[in-house]
Amino acid sequence: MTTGSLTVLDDPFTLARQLSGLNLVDGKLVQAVSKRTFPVVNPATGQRIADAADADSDDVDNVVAVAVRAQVSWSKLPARERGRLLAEAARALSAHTEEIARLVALETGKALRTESRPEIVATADALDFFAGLAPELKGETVPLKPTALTYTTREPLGVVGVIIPWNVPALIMAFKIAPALVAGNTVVVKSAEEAPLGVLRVVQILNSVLPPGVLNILSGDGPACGGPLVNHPAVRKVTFTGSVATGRIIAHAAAEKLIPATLELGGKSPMIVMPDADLAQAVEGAFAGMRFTRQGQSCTAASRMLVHGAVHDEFVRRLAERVNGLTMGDPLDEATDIGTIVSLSQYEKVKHYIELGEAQEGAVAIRCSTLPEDSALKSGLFLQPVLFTGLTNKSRLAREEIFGPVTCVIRFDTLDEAIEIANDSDFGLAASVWTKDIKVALTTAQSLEAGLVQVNQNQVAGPNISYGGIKQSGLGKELSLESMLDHFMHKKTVIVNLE
Ligand code: TXE
Repeated sequence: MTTGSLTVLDDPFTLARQLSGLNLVDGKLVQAVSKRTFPVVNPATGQRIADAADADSDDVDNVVAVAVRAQVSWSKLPARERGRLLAEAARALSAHTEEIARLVALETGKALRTESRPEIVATADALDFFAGLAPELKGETVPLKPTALTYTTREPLGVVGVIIPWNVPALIMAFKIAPALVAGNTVVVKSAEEAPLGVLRVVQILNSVLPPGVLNILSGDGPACGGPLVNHPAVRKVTFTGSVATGRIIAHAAAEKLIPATLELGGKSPMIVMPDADLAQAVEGAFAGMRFTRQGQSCTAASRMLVHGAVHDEFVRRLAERVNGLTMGDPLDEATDIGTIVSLSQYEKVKHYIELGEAQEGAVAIRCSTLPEDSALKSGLFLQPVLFTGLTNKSRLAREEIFGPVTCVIRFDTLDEAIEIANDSDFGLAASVWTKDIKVALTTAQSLEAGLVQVNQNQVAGPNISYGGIKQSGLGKELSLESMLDHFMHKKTVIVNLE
C-alpha cells in the first residue's frame, strides 16, 4: 500500500534497516556529518536491529540553519493553512499506524496491542487536535485610552528545539511539535538514543506533506547533540521531557541564553484510596494508573498508592491478582500484555531499587505475572512487576522515581495523614483520590500539590487538558490551547496614537 509518496512497510525489521543511520533534515534523509552511528537494540532479544545516526554539533549547525530559513515562509502562511497542512499530515500518519507501532514495539519493548499501537493512534489525534486550533491564534484590543488603538498580536518564537525521551517517543514528540508548528515556528527534534527509529519514521511521513525544513529530526547522544541544540544561538525555545538531572542542565543553558524552556520531568504520583472507595474501581484505576502494561515507565505512574488501613489488605490482594493475570512476552505478539524494560541501564536501575526494597525491614515484595518461557526471549529485559507493602514514605523507593514496574503501597489511618504523605515529595506531577464522598474528593483535590488531580479515575487525559507538574516535576505546561499560545508564541503589543 502507498500513502502520499511513502509505501507502508509492515515488517518492522525491514523498516528499521531502511531508516538505519539516518536523520531527516530539510525534507531529506541524510547521514550524520561525521557518518558515525550507534546501535539500536531490540530489548526483547538483545539483538541489534539497526543503527542510528550519531549527530553532533556540526549536524546541529546545519539543521538549525535550515530551520531558520524555512521559518520565514512557514510563519507567513495563514495560520489556518498551517493547520490544514498539519491535519493532512496527521491523516497520512494514520495510514502508517501499524508499521510505526510495530517499529516502536521493536525498539522500546512496549507491547504492540496494549501500548505501542494506542500510542501511534494518540499521536495522530494530538496532531489533528492542534491543527484544529489554528483559528485560535488571536490577539486582543486593550482599552488603554480613547485616543489610542491598542492591540496585541501573537507571533511565533522562531526555531524550537525539542528533546524527547524513549518511553512514549512519538506521542511526546507530537505534544511538542504540533503546537510549535501551528504557531508558526519551525522545529528541530533530538530523539532519545533508545528509540530513534519510530519517531524518524513519523517525521518522514509528516514531511511528505509539510514543506521541507519545517520539521527536522536528529538522533544522537544527549550532551553531544542535545547540548549544542539547546545552546545554539538561533534556537529560541526549548521543550524537553526527561529526567530531573537533564532538565536542570537544560534549564541552566536556557537561563544563560535567556530563552524559555518547558520542562516535563519526573513524578512520584500519589493515589489516595479512602475506605468508602469503590474498591473494584480503585484497583482497576491503580492498575491503569501504574501503567503496568508499560512496565511502569510513565512519568505520571501512580507509584505511591496510599491506602486506608480498613481496605489495605484487600486492595493489595486484588491488585496483585489483577497484575498476575497479565501475559508477559514478545512485544510484537498480539497476545502480549507486558513487554520489556527499554534498556539494560534502565533494567539495572529498576532491579537495584527492588533489591533495596527487599533489604528493608518490614517490606514485603509481591511479584506478579510470569516471565516468558520462550527461549528466543531468554536474553530479553523482562522484569516481573513488584508491589511493595510495609514501606514508609521515608524510604528511597517511596521518594525517588524508579520508572519501572515497582509500586509502593503505603497504609494510612486518617485523610490528613494521607494528604501529608502525598505532599511529602520532591515531585508534584499527578495525584488521584478515590472516594464516594464529594466533599472529601474536592477538599483533597484542593490540598494536593500536583499539576493534575483526578477523582475516581487515573490516566484519563487528552490533548485539550493542560498538563505539567510543579516542584521538581517541571516548569511550564504542555497540551491545550494555553500551551500553544503561552509557550510557543509571544504576545506583541501595538499602540497607535489616534491624536
Ligand atoms: O533520561 P535523560 P534517561 C526519568 C526516569 C528515567 C531517568 C533516566 O526516571 O529512569 O529519567 O532516563 C537527552 N543536553 N525519565 O537517561 O538523560 C537524551 O539524549 C540535552 C522520565 O533516558 O533525561 C534524551 O533524548 N539533552 C521521563 C532525553 O534527554 C540531553 C522520561 C532524555 O534523557 C542531555 C524519560 C543534555 N546534557 C526519563 N542529556 C518522563 N518525564 O516521562 C540527555 N539528553
